[in-house]
Amino acid sequence: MRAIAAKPFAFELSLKKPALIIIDMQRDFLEPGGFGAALGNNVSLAAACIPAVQALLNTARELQLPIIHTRECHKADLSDCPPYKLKRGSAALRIGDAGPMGRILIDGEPGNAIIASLAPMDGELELTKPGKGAFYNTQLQDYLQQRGIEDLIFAGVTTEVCVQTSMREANDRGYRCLLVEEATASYFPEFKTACINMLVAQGGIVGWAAGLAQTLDGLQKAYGHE
Ligand code: C5J
Repeated sequence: MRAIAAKPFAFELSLKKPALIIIDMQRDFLEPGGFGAALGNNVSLAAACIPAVQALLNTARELQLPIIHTRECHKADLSDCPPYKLKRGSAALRIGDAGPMGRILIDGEPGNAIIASLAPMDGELELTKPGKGAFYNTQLQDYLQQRGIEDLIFAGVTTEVCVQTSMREANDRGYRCLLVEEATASYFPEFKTACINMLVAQGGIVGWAAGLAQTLDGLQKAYGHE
């Protein structure tokens, strides 16, 4: 069987390759001076997943899986930012304010870019999203449907916010979703653990979770010798 050993049971791999979706591996969430830090978080906790995301991305490229990178961001005029999203968070530095890496969480600013070590390559989709979920107000559904993609492998930050929201949106749209445990992180390690437990509970109510080694092994065995 072509499968990845996973919780709550094996994630079967079909002939149609899954897409890798890397959520919000941006300077704004992973480096000091961005949105995550402005909210009072220790960004090194989120950055801890970078090597695992790199390993997953390298394998996805080698095996020619479709690859999607998302960025949470807003337009410079903030017209796509709900008023209450703007108001919440730190009063000292809010979305749109000038920070050390440019305006916080604004498309095109240096701090909004995906970190250099995970920068998208030609042929990979870089998707801007104004919400926490990757489907809200984006072209993701069209992109996946046009390519007949049915299975999604998730990585990125933060586990319980944008990763979880995107996985739930995808699950409701009928995609089979697998989260790679070492390739996701939270500013709150206990939230990551609880989130993964919730996603896979009740027979995989939202989807599957697997270790990095098991995921790489399953993908290599399924697609490595084509
Ligand atoms: C947050 C995200 N946490 N990418 N965004 O605001 O999870």
